Amino acid sequence: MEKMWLLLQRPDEMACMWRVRMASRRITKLPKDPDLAFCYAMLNRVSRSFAIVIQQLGQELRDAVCIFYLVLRGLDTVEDDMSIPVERKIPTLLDFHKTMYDTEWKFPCGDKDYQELMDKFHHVTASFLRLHRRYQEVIADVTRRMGEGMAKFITTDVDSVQRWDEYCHYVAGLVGIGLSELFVAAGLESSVRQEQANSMGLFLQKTNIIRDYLEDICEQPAPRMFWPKEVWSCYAEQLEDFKDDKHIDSAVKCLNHLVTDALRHAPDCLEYLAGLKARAVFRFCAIPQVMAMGTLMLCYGEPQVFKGVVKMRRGMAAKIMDKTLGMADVYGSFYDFATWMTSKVDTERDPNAHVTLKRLKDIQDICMQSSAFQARQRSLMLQMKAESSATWAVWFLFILYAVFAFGLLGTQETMGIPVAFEEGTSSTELYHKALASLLLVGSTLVVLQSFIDSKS
Ligand code: IN0
Repeated sequence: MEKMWLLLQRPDEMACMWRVRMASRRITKLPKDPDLAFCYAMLNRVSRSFAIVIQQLGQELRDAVCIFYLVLRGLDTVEDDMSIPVERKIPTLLDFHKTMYDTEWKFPCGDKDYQELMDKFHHVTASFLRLHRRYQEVIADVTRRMGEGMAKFITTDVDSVQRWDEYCHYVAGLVGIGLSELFVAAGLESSVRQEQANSMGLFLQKTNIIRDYLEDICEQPAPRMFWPKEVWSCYAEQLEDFKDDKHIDSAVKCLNHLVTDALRHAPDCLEYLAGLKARAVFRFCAIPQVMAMGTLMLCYGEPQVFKGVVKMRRGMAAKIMDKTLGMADVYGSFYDFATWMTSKVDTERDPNAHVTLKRLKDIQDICMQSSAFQARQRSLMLQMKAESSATWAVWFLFILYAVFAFGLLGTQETMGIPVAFEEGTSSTELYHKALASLLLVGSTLVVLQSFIDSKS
């Protein structure tokens, strides 16, 4: 029933969902090599949308990125497991980049899928060792630097915004830098733009940290929080206070403050994406960024962040995956999300409203200045006009059909229809009346929906 309603309301999203489902079926075909098969099967389990996005890449680079992802997930599992004593955890994080070369190495920790990843990590190690040396070097180097950063933050709090940036650099910015190095190693890109690559990771990671407030604070056996104290202490005595309904106003103000901070990285991300040459690399990088901007838009001003999960509609996520093909689409989505977010800013009550509006305006300006965006807007406008004319024309045809089916305005006599039809007894007449009613109601709903859409 829910699907039927979606089909009526958003037929375009349904089509995208179907195409994404087909794409994800393709992924379930695993490679023959058992080690690599384990890696892809694990990737499918721990990260559904990343597993789809990675399909954009050619086979050699895809294998390297898949292994890179799992190695980092392994490191992350050690960092996240609060039952490991600090004196064991720190050396494990620091040595992870060396142990990756040892197929015998095992460090059981984590839970659910991550427990299995750690138990069977030798498959990841074996696949890593089969990669070309230039990929191995990039992965090992990023793992070393990230392990050092994580070890540092075991004993250092994420207190200031500067520290927040530093922590996010270690766990996500380095991923952006490492991926860029892999693209260069694969001969697909010519240079690594460190600053922008770092921002790509920060934008994604800050979005995750903001969205996952409740999940992280409820984490057992101990919460792990990454909201910077410099920001939350302006709105509460303790970070846990935001869970309480009576603090919801300050909680949302704090949330908006952090979303505004994350927006600081958006211009760099747009610059990074605009500079990519290879189409496959572009789609792989662009989809998560558009998703992140959409998630920030959904989280902004949303009390639900403190009560449950705020997640993008499946249809919307599928549309992003299916329709992010070039820079014009990225600009289009960033522009639309920035516009939606602007409409949510409460200039009366939000103390950061002016900064938020300024950052959103900067993003919109970057998008609008691009000729790709302008061309896209023009073609979208033409397409909308054509669609709207077609919808009205079809509606008009259905009205004519209803007039005929119900014998209004003497249409049946004019057309010489037999008397039986006129008297309302034949099954043909009933059939025409039922079909006309159905078509008229359906098309009226579509006309109304497109009218409402054009007004908003
Ligand atoms: C990622 C990033 C990622 C993908 C593509 C290009 C990137 C460029 C720079 C930095 C990171 C890039 O993407 C994944 C996306 C992901 O895992 N999504 C989850 C959904 C979610 O909401 O968490 C999913 O289930 O699919 C990402 O979040 N990270 C990541 C990790 C490793 C690699 Cl190789 C690429 C994690 C992080 C911390 C944001 C970098």
